[in-house]
Parts: sequence; C-alpha cells; structure tokens
Amino acid sequence: MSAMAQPKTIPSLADQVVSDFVRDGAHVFEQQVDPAAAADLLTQIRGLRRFDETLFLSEAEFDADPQYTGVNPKPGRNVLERFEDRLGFVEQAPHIVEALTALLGEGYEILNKKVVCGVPAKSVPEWLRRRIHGNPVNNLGAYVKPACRDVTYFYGIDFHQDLIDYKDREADFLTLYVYLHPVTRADAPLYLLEGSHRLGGSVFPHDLTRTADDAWLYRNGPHGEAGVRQRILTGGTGFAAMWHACTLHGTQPDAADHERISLRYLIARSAAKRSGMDAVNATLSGPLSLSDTRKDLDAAGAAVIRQNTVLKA
Ligand SMILES: O=C(O)CCC(=O)C(=O)O
Repeated sequence: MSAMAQPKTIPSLADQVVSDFVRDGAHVFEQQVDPAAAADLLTQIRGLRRFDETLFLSEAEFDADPQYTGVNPKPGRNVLERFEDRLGFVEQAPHIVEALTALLGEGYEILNKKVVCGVPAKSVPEWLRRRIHGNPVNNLGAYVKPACRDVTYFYGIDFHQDLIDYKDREADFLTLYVYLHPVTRADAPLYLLEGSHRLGGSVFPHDLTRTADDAWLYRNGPHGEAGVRQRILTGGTGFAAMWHACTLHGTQPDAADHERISLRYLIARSAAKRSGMDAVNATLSGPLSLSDTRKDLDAAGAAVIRQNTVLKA
C-alpha cells in the first residue's frame, strides 16, 4: 500500500477528550445522553413546583433578613437527592464514563451535583429585576424561598471560572453540564470561551475585550493574554458538554417564556493518580490555584462591582 493510501486512524474518545481539553479547555459530546431519560427527569422536576414568580420572597421578606450565602443546594437540601436512582443515564453512560476516566482517572469523585434553572425575565419580580440589574453574578438563591433553595437559580452569570468557588484548591476538577430539554439562543445557553483555560486561574471579574462577533482578547495580568473564541452551546435534549475549572463561561438572562433546566456536575480527579488532567494542566501558563478567586462582593456577599461582560456577547 502506498503512503498516500494509509487509512486515517480515528482517535478514541479518550484521546479526543484530552486533546480537546488541551486546545479548548472543553469537550462537547457528539453523542447526547439518553433523551428519553432526560425528558423523564425533567417532568419529575417540573412536577415539584412552578418555576415562576411564586419561587420568590417578597421585597419586605428579603429586606427583613438578607442572606447572601448558604443559599445553594447542599446535602440534605438538594433536589437531586430524591432522583439518585434516575441519574444513571448520565453517570453510567459509557461515553461519559470513558471521557471522565480519560481526564480524571479511575475512581473519579463527584464533588457536587445539582439542578440549575435559568429563570426567565417574566418570572423575576419587578423589584428584584431592578435591584440586580447589571450585577455580574445573578444567582437568585438569596431571593428565593428557603424551601426552594434545593435548586440553583440564575438570571444570567458573567464569564467566570468554576474555580471561583474553590479558593486554594488546584484545578483538578471539571464541570459536566447536561441539558434536559432543547436549548436555543433564547434559553440562556452556556457561552464558553475556548482556550481561556490556558491562562490558568484568574480573579473574577475578568479582563475581556471583544475583538469580533465571536472573539475576545482575554488578559490575565502577568500570566499573559490570549485571543479566545466564543462558542454558544445550543443543543437538544440530552446535550452534554464538559469544561476545565479555568475555562471562562457564562450565561445571559433567559429570554424565553419558560425556564431552562439543566444538570451541573463538578467532578474531581481521584487522589494520587496521574490522568489526562495532568497533561492538560502542564500546558497552562498561569496559576493552577488561587488564594482569592473574586473581588466583586462585600463581606456579607452582596455585589459591589456592577459590570457584566457576557451581556455584550
Ligand atoms: O446555568 C447557568 O445559567 C449558569 C451555570 C454556570 O455557569 C455555573 O453554574 O457555573
């Protein structure tokens, strides 16, 4: 056989995932997770409550005792705890397991899993929209009734790294994100900045200048700058993607007339094992961990910086 006729070798999913993480800091799965199981879980979740204005405290109730921290799902208050036996379509899907094992090694650990809801404008009370306008992180947990804090609610979140919640922890984990219904441009899709992980950990909010419709110049102080491409993750039921803890991503407020509901997992490498993530992290030019991850909040956790870059995307 002549050299020209050599058949092309198709990389395994494991190799593809590691090379995508090295280049882009993310991998978008071609194969969705079981759409029927995703739709079924969605029906169960939607059956629990209305995802509308009834989620929220009144302004007077909120002002009587503002709580900005401890308002996300936690053990004992996490809607997914009641659906543990329905999550195999994600957690045991062979292609998901293969990809996670390639990056994190055998015995990887789920650090956190939860339902994330993008709340549409029509469901956010007017007083609240007024108060949060322009904030970079519109996690609405502070404003929802305590009994509903078993889900995380967003009205958009500016470009950030998931390292933001892990001071002093090495970026040894990734985020796996699954859509439970079709997500279009109007349904608060994730905006990923491909290649942004290469500058390592960076304090929020980030230094981003738009250079084209789908491109940004990203600077991380002494750790350099990079031109990064914006990818908007639209997809059908069961769409799955994962990204590095230093990959910038965000969402705009949900512009549809209904909520967007997804699953979000944080999954870490097993201790003391080398894995694809070592190869990825060896290519980063910036820090792998940060002692301070953000400077947008006051001591109580209220926003003091009002700027939001993803709104300009
Ligand atoms: O689901 C969203 O709207 C934002 C999710 C996200 O970026 C996160 O949880 O880190």
